[in-house]
Amino acid sequence: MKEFLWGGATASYQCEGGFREGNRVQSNWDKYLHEKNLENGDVASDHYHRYEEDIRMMKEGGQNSYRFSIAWPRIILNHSGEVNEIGVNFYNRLIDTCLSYGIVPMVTLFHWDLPQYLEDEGGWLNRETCEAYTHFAKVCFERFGDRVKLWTTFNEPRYYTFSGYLIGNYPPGHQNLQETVTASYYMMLASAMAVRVYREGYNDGQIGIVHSFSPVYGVDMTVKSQIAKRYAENFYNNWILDVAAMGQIPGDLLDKLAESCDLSLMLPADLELMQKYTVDFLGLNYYARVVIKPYETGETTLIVNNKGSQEKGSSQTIIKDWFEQVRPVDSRYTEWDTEIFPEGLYEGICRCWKKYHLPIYITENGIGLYEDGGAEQIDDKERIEFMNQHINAVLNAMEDGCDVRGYYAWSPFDLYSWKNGTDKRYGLVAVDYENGLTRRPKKSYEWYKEVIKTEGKSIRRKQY
Ligand code: BGP
Repeated sequence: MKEFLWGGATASYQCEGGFREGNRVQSNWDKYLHEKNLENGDVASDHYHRYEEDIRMMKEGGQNSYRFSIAWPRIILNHSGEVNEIGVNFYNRLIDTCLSYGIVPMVTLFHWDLPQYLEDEGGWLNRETCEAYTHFAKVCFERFGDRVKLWTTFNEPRYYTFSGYLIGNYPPGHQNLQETVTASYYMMLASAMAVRVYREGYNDGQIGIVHSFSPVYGVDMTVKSQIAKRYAENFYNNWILDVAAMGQIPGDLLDKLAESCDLSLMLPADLELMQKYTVDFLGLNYYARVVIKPYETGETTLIVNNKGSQEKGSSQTIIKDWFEQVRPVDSRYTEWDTEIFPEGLYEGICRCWKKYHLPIYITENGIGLYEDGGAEQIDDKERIEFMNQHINAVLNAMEDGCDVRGYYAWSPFDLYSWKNGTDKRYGLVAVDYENGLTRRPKKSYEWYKEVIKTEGKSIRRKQY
């Protein structure tokens, strides 16, 4: 068996900074956050300049893999698909640095930063973006595929499209079900198109997709709840995982969507392509489960807490005629309303393995906390406890026969959290934003090093 991958995950926009450097073109996030005058990733953790230090710290922390994304706006300059050699060289250096430290790169092609010139033409609502994406993917395979053997097409297409087109708190900031369906569909089509390019020309590695995985729990075992649970499974998980892994959009999801949406964009040739070009593995980002009950009353309501303790408890999800999300009162929550429920990771891995039988990587897992970035050493007991419980869940699932091949902490160092800013910290290494962006390992960094060294044996175990 191959070595288990232990690492951390980042996204280009959230950590690189250098937003005007190296011929990088404007991204959808630059425009959206600048126009709204919100905290942005112009500088972020300055990984663009400090990647060597960051990767060295990963190595010194015992990690053997790094999951990062390639910024499309650094690589493709315009509609004609012109390649930016300065951007290519940046990622060449980053990848070579990983390899020189014995760190396996896992590369995400799209982690939400779209060139604004494509957003201007409708972005993911425009079929032509699928072609542009395929070109971008091909350039990446060509230029980096000799050294990168683990690829993922998209990071969390569901979370991205729901936030951008249904909730409206991410660019382009719309609230429209039809657009949500269109964008999700084109992203899944583009994913299959990239898999095809990979299979046809560069097939000496593996290609997967990363999903924001929320295993669904029903409030009870009534038939009504089980029906609502099925709707919620389709809503949260199946329309990404079923398509990526099995090449099928669930029929009952299509039925339900057809009641209020125009599905004529779904062409037979697309569906054939999706059926044929499924992924080699699944990347699951796990933060929390969802508990649901049957829909009772009210309009569709989606409220996400991007303000942490200022708005604790404000999150709400009602999908009219589908289901409502419940917030179990006796559970634990972060300041941003994310439930802390490690058993959900165990349960989710088992369900996924049973249903899809594809290798699984936990591509993100972590907890956002308020911390003092200037402290000598942050004693992040809560993060250590959180990671202990979640790695325990992964080990339990592996012992029960699930094929899990890696675990990535979100994140190896502090970075910009979408819409939440830099106050919401996830890193194993603190970044002092007020003071020259100095890096200082937190206690969790040392703790994780020990976990990796002992191959998980230092984890305090609890069987479910
Ligand atoms: C995932 C994203 C990451 C990261 C993480 C934490 O959905 O893939 O990019 O941001 O969640 O979320 P947040 O920053 O909103 O707390």
